[in-house]
Amino acid sequence: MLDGEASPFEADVLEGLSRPQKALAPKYFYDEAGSALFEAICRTPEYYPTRVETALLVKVAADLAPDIGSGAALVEFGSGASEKTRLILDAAPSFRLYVPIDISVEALAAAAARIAAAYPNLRVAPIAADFTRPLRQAILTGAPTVMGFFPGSTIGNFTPAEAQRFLTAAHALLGPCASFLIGVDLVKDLDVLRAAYNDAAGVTAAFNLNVLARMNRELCGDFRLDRFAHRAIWNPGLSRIEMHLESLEAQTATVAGHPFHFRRGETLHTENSHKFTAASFTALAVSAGWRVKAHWTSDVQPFAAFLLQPAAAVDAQR
Ligand code: AVI
Repeated sequence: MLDGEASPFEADVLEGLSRPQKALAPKYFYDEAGSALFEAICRTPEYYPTRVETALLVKVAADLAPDIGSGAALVEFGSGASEKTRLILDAAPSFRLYVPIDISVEALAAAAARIAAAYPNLRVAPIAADFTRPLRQAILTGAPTVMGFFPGSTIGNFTPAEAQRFLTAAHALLGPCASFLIGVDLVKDLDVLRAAYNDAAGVTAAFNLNVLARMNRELCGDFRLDRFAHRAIWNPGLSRIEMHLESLEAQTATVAGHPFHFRRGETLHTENSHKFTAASFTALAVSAGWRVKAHWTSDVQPFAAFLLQPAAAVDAQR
Protein backbone atom coordinates (compact mmCIF):
# COMPACT_ATOMS: atom_id res chain seq x y z
CA MET A 1 0.00 0.00 0.00
CA LEU A 2 1.46 3.41 -0.98
CA ASP A 3 1.47 6.38 1.40
CA GLY A 4 -1.82 8.23 1.07
CA GLU A 5 -3.61 5.20 -0.44
CA ALA A 6 -6.66 3.98 1.53
CA SER A 7 -6.28 0.60 3.30
CA PRO A 8 -8.81 -2.11 2.27
CA PHE A 9 -10.56 -1.48 5.63
CA GLU A 10 -10.87 2.27 4.97
CA ALA A 11 -11.99 1.76 1.37
CA ASP A 12 -14.63 -0.81 2.42
CA VAL A 13 -15.87 1.37 5.32
CA LEU A 14 -16.28 4.43 3.10
CA GLU A 15 -18.06 2.40 0.42
CA GLY A 16 -20.24 0.47 2.89
CA LEU A 17 -21.34 3.55 4.84
CA SER A 18 -22.31 5.27 1.58
CA ARG A 19 -24.90 2.62 0.63
CA PRO A 20 -28.63 3.22 1.13
CA GLN A 21 -28.53 0.26 3.60
CA LYS A 22 -25.24 0.96 5.39
CA ALA A 23 -23.20 -2.24 5.62
CA LEU A 24 -19.80 -3.56 6.59
CA ALA A 25 -18.31 -7.03 5.92
CA PRO A 26 -18.17 -9.22 9.06
CA LYS A 27 -14.48 -9.97 8.52
CA TYR A 28 -13.81 -6.52 10.04
CA PHE A 29 -15.05 -7.71 13.45
CA TYR A 30 -11.81 -9.60 13.97
CA ASP A 31 -9.18 -7.17 15.23
CA GLU A 32 -7.44 -8.24 18.44
CA ALA A 33 -10.32 -7.08 20.68
CA GLY A 34 -12.94 -8.57 18.34
CA SER A 35 -11.17 -11.94 18.17
CA ALA A 36 -11.07 -12.05 21.99
CA LEU A 37 -14.79 -11.14 22.15
CA PHE A 38 -15.61 -13.89 19.66
CA GLU A 39 -13.78 -16.41 21.86
CA ALA A 40 -15.89 -15.12 24.76
CA ILE A 41 -19.12 -15.55 22.73
CA CYS A 42 -18.17 -19.19 22.21
CA ARG A 43 -18.16 -19.64 26.00
CA THR A 44 -21.64 -18.12 26.57
CA PRO A 45 -24.37 -20.62 27.46
CA GLU A 46 -26.58 -19.45 24.57
CA TYR A 47 -24.01 -19.83 21.74
CA TYR A 48 -24.45 -23.56 21.01
CA PRO A 49 -22.46 -23.91 17.72
CA THR A 50 -19.02 -24.21 19.28
CA ARG A 51 -19.98 -26.86 21.84
CA VAL A 52 -22.16 -28.82 19.43
CA GLU A 53 -19.59 -28.79 16.63
CA THR A 54 -16.76 -29.74 18.98
CA ALA A 55 -18.65 -32.83 20.14
CA LEU A 56 -19.51 -33.70 16.53
CA LEU A 57 -15.89 -33.31 15.36
CA VAL A 58 -14.66 -35.88 17.88
CA LYS A 59 -16.74 -38.46 16.05
CA VAL A 60 -15.95 -37.11 12.58
CA ALA A 61 -12.19 -37.10 13.26
CA ALA A 62 -12.29 -40.72 14.48
CA ASP A 63 -14.16 -41.75 11.32
CA LEU A 64 -11.76 -39.88 9.02
CA ALA A 65 -8.44 -40.75 10.67
CA PRO A 66 -7.91 -44.16 8.98
CA ASP A 67 -8.10 -42.49 5.54
CA ILE A 68 -5.54 -39.75 6.27
CA GLY A 69 -2.36 -40.96 4.55
CA SER A 70 1.13 -40.24 5.87
CA GLY A 71 2.59 -36.85 5.02
CA ALA A 72 -0.83 -35.23 4.59
CA ALA A 73 -1.39 -31.48 4.84
CA LEU A 74 -4.22 -29.80 6.76
CA VAL A 75 -5.22 -26.32 5.56
CA GLU A 76 -7.52 -24.37 7.86
CA PHE A 77 -9.43 -21.31 6.68
CA GLY A 78 -10.09 -18.67 9.36
CA SER A 79 -8.17 -20.68 11.95
CA GLY A 80 -8.61 -18.22 14.87
CA ALA A 81 -7.39 -19.92 18.05
CA SER A 82 -6.98 -23.30 16.23
CA GLU A 83 -8.87 -25.06 19.04
CA LYS A 84 -10.94 -27.42 16.85
CA THR A 85 -7.82 -28.28 14.86
CA ARG A 86 -6.55 -30.25 17.84
CA LEU A 87 -9.49 -32.66 17.56
CA ILE A 88 -8.38 -33.51 14.02
CA LEU A 89 -4.65 -33.64 14.79
CA ASP A 90 -5.15 -35.80 17.90
CA ALA A 91 -7.20 -38.35 15.96
CA ALA A 92 -5.00 -38.30 12.83
CA PRO A 93 -1.32 -38.00 13.78
CA SER A 94 -0.21 -38.69 10.18
CA PHE A 95 -0.68 -35.02 9.24
CA ARG A 96 2.80 -33.56 8.66
CA LEU A 97 1.95 -30.01 7.63
CA TYR A 98 -0.57 -27.59 9.11
CA VAL A 99 -1.34 -24.36 7.23
CA PRO A 100 -3.59 -22.06 9.29
CA ILE A 101 -4.91 -19.05 7.34
CA ASP A 102 -6.32 -16.08 9.24
CA ILE A 103 -6.78 -12.34 8.76
CA SER A 104 -5.97 -11.59 12.41
CA VAL A 105 -2.17 -11.49 12.55
CA GLU A 106 -1.95 -11.56 16.36
CA ALA A 107 -4.39 -14.46 16.84
CA LEU A 108 -2.70 -16.41 14.02
CA ALA A 109 0.83 -16.06 15.42
CA ALA A 110 -0.23 -17.04 18.93
CA ALA A 111 -2.26 -20.06 17.75
CA ALA A 112 0.47 -21.26 15.35
CA ALA A 113 3.03 -21.13 18.18
CA ARG A 114 0.72 -23.13 20.50
CA ILE A 115 0.08 -25.82 17.85
CA ALA A 116 3.80 -26.07 16.97
CA ALA A 117 4.64 -26.55 20.66
CA ALA A 118 1.93 -29.19 21.18
CA TYR A 119 2.68 -31.21 17.99
CA PRO A 120 6.48 -31.36 17.55
CA ASN A 121 6.29 -33.63 14.45
CA LEU A 122 4.08 -31.18 12.60
CA ARG A 123 5.40 -28.41 10.38
CA VAL A 124 3.27 -25.31 10.99
CA ALA A 125 3.23 -22.75 8.15
CA PRO A 126 0.82 -19.91 9.03
CA ILE A 127 -0.48 -17.56 6.35
CA ALA A 128 -1.72 -14.13 7.44
CA ALA A 129 -4.24 -13.40 4.72
CA ASP A 130 -7.82 -12.60 3.90
CA PHE A 131 -8.99 -16.09 2.96
CA THR A 132 -12.03 -14.63 1.21
CA ARG A 133 -9.63 -13.61 -1.59
CA PRO A 134 -8.05 -16.24 -3.89
CA LEU A 135 -4.74 -17.68 -2.58
CA ARG A 136 -1.99 -19.69 -4.26
CA GLN A 137 0.35 -21.65 -2.07
CA ALA A 138 3.48 -23.35 -3.30
CA ILE A 139 3.81 -24.92 0.14
CA LEU A 140 1.07 -27.46 -0.68
CA THR A 141 2.75 -28.72 -3.85
CA GLY A 142 4.70 -31.58 -2.20
CA ALA A 143 1.91 -32.89 0.04
CA PRO A 144 0.49 -36.25 -1.13
CA THR A 145 -2.92 -35.53 0.39
CA VAL A 146 -4.47 -32.21 1.27
CA MET A 147 -7.48 -31.73 3.51
CA GLY A 148 -9.15 -28.34 3.83
CA PHE A 149 -10.86 -27.53 7.11
CA PHE A 150 -13.39 -24.74 7.60
CA PRO A 151 -15.21 -25.25 10.91
CA GLY A 152 -17.51 -22.96 12.87
CA SER A 153 -20.10 -22.40 10.13
CA THR A 154 -18.15 -19.33 9.05
CA ILE A 155 -19.35 -20.24 5.55
CA GLY A 156 -22.72 -18.94 6.78
CA ASN A 157 -21.25 -15.44 7.13
CA PHE A 158 -20.83 -15.19 3.34
CA THR A 159 -23.60 -14.21 0.95
CA PRO A 160 -24.56 -17.17 -1.27
CA ALA A 161 -22.50 -15.64 -4.12
CA GLU A 162 -19.48 -15.13 -1.84
CA ALA A 163 -19.80 -18.68 -0.49
CA GLN A 164 -19.83 -20.05 -4.02
CA ARG A 165 -16.76 -17.95 -4.96
CA PHE A 166 -14.96 -19.06 -1.78
CA LEU A 167 -15.67 -22.75 -2.39
CA THR A 168 -14.50 -22.42 -6.00
CA ALA A 169 -11.28 -20.67 -4.93
CA ALA A 170 -10.69 -23.28 -2.19
CA HIS A 171 -11.00 -25.96 -4.85
CA ALA A 172 -8.21 -24.25 -6.85
CA LEU A 173 -6.00 -23.83 -3.76
CA LEU A 174 -6.41 -27.32 -2.31
CA GLY A 175 -5.94 -29.13 -5.62
CA PRO A 176 -7.74 -31.87 -7.55
CA CYS A 177 -7.18 -34.68 -5.00
CA ALA A 178 -8.21 -32.75 -1.91
CA SER A 179 -11.01 -33.27 0.52
CA PHE A 180 -12.69 -30.42 2.37
CA LEU A 181 -14.31 -30.72 5.80
CA ILE A 182 -16.78 -27.91 6.53
CA GLY A 183 -18.85 -27.20 9.64
CA VAL A 184 -22.34 -25.92 8.81
CA ASP A 185 -25.03 -24.66 11.16
CA LEU A 186 -28.51 -25.89 10.30
CA VAL A 187 -31.94 -24.28 10.58
CA LYS A 188 -33.44 -24.97 14.00
CA ASP A 189 -35.84 -23.74 16.68
CA LEU A 190 -36.02 -19.95 16.24
CA ASP A 191 -35.86 -19.20 19.97
CA VAL A 192 -32.58 -21.11 20.20
CA LEU A 193 -31.23 -19.22 17.19
CA ARG A 194 -32.28 -15.79 18.45
CA ALA A 195 -30.87 -16.43 21.93
CA ALA A 196 -27.51 -17.49 20.47
CA TYR A 197 -27.09 -14.00 18.97
CA ASN A 198 -28.63 -12.09 21.90
CA ASP A 199 -26.80 -13.58 24.90
CA ALA A 200 -27.92 -12.31 28.29
CA ALA A 201 -24.44 -11.15 29.32
CA GLY A 202 -24.22 -8.85 26.29
CA VAL A 203 -21.02 -10.37 24.87
CA THR A 204 -22.44 -10.48 21.33
CA ALA A 205 -23.56 -6.86 21.70
CA ALA A 206 -20.01 -5.87 22.72
CA PHE A 207 -18.63 -7.85 19.75
CA ASN A 208 -20.96 -6.03 17.36
CA LEU A 209 -20.26 -2.58 18.86
CA ASN A 210 -16.51 -3.22 18.74
CA VAL A 211 -16.56 -2.61 15.00
CA LEU A 212 -17.47 1.03 15.75
CA ALA A 213 -14.62 1.19 18.27
CA ARG A 214 -12.31 -0.27 15.62
CA MET A 215 -13.30 2.47 13.15
CA ASN A 216 -12.63 5.02 15.89
CA ARG A 217 -9.21 3.52 16.63
CA GLU A 218 -7.99 2.84 13.12
CA LEU A 219 -9.79 5.40 10.97
CA CYS A 220 -9.97 8.41 13.31
CA GLY A 221 -13.71 7.86 13.75
CA ASP A 222 -15.89 9.56 16.34
CA PHE A 223 -18.71 7.02 16.76
CA ARG A 224 -20.39 7.27 20.19
CA LEU A 225 -20.95 3.62 21.11
CA ASP A 226 -23.69 4.52 23.60
CA ARG A 227 -25.76 5.96 20.73
CA PHE A 228 -26.02 2.60 18.94
CA ALA A 229 -27.72 -0.64 19.96
CA HIS A 230 -27.01 -4.25 19.00
CA ARG A 231 -29.83 -5.93 17.06
CA ALA A 232 -29.90 -9.57 15.94
CA ILE A 233 -32.96 -10.66 13.98
CA TRP A 234 -34.04 -13.77 12.05
CA ASN A 235 -34.72 -13.16 8.34
CA PRO A 236 -36.96 -16.09 7.34
CA GLY A 237 -36.91 -15.35 3.59
CA LEU A 238 -33.12 -15.56 3.43
CA SER A 239 -32.74 -18.17 6.21
CA ARG A 240 -30.27 -16.09 8.20
CA ILE A 241 -29.66 -14.24 11.43
CA GLU A 242 -28.78 -10.63 10.63
CA MET A 243 -26.79 -8.44 12.98
CA HIS A 244 -27.21 -4.69 12.82
CA LEU A 245 -26.17 -1.64 14.84
CA GLU A 246 -29.19 0.61 15.24
CA SER A 247 -28.75 4.35 15.63
CA LEU A 248 -30.66 5.42 18.76
CA GLU A 249 -30.97 9.02 17.55
CA ALA A 250 -30.37 11.16 14.48
CA GLN A 251 -26.62 11.73 14.42
CA THR A 252 -23.58 12.26 12.24
CA ALA A 253 -20.37 10.29 12.70
CA THR A 254 -17.12 11.09 10.95
CA VAL A 255 -14.76 8.36 9.75
CA ALA A 256 -11.47 8.95 7.91
CA GLY A 257 -12.52 12.57 7.44
CA HIS A 258 -15.90 11.70 5.86
CA PRO A 259 -19.21 12.53 7.64
CA PHE A 260 -22.02 9.94 7.61
CA HIS A 261 -25.54 10.77 8.74
CA PHE A 262 -27.70 8.20 10.55
CA ARG A 263 -31.43 8.68 10.97
CA ARG A 264 -32.96 7.56 14.27
CA GLY A 265 -33.64 3.82 13.88
CA GLU A 266 -31.38 3.50 10.81
CA THR A 267 -29.05 0.52 10.93
CA LEU A 268 -25.54 -0.43 9.92
CA HIS A 269 -25.81 -4.06 8.76
CA THR A 270 -22.76 -5.84 10.16
CA GLU A 271 -23.28 -9.59 9.66
CA ASN A 272 -25.35 -12.35 8.12
CA SER A 273 -25.24 -15.83 9.59
CA HIS A 274 -26.96 -18.17 7.14
CA LYS A 275 -28.48 -21.37 8.46
CA PHE A 276 -28.66 -24.27 6.02
CA THR A 277 -30.49 -27.53 5.42
CA ALA A 278 -28.59 -30.60 4.17
CA ALA A 279 -30.17 -29.99 0.76
CA SER A 280 -29.35 -26.27 0.57
CA PHE A 281 -25.72 -26.81 1.56
CA THR A 282 -25.32 -29.70 -0.89
CA ALA A 283 -26.67 -27.50 -3.70
CA LEU A 284 -24.18 -24.75 -2.78
CA ALA A 285 -21.24 -27.20 -2.77
CA VAL A 286 -22.29 -28.70 -6.10
CA SER A 287 -22.56 -25.22 -7.65
CA ALA A 288 -18.87 -24.70 -6.80
CA GLY A 289 -17.57 -27.95 -8.30
CA TRP A 290 -17.66 -30.15 -5.19
CA ARG A 291 -19.56 -33.34 -4.30
CA VAL A 292 -20.66 -34.38 -0.82
CA LYS A 293 -18.70 -37.54 0.04
CA ALA A 294 -20.15 -37.88 3.55
CA HIS A 295 -21.94 -35.86 6.16
CA TRP A 296 -22.57 -36.14 9.89
CA THR A 297 -25.32 -34.38 11.87
CA SER A 298 -25.42 -33.61 15.55
CA ASP A 299 -28.49 -34.89 17.33
CA VAL A 300 -28.43 -32.18 20.05
CA GLN A 301 -28.85 -28.87 18.20
CA PRO A 302 -28.84 -29.59 14.46
CA PHE A 303 -25.32 -28.85 13.17
CA ALA A 304 -23.54 -30.70 10.36
CA ALA A 305 -20.04 -31.54 9.15
CA PHE A 306 -19.77 -32.08 5.40
CA LEU A 307 -16.85 -33.86 3.75
CA LEU A 308 -16.51 -32.60 0.18
CA GLN A 309 -14.50 -33.96 -2.74
CA PRO A 310 -13.89 -32.25 -6.08
CA ALA A 311 -16.62 -33.40 -8.45
CA ALA A 312 -14.00 -34.19 -11.09
CA ALA A 313 -12.26 -36.64 -8.68
CA VAL A 314 -15.55 -38.45 -8.10
CA ASP A 315 -16.19 -38.65 -11.84
CA ALA A 316 -12.67 -40.10 -12.40
CA GLN A 317 -13.33 -42.88 -9.84
CA ARG A 318 -16.44 -44.04 -11.72
C1 AVI B 1 -17.84 -16.83 13.05
N1 AVI B 1 -19.28 -16.96 12.81
C2 AVI B 1 -19.60 -18.28 12.30
C3 AVI B 1 -20.12 -16.56 13.94
C4 AVI B 1 -21.62 -16.77 13.60
O1 AVI B 1 -22.28 -17.44 14.38
O2 AVI B 1 -22.08 -16.31 12.57
C5 AVI B 1 -19.87 -15.10 14.32
C6 AVI B 1 -20.80 -14.63 15.37
N2 AVI B 1 -21.56 -13.56 15.26
C7 AVI B 1 -22.25 -13.41 16.38
N3 AVI B 1 -21.98 -14.43 17.17
C8 AVI B 1 -21.07 -15.19 16.57
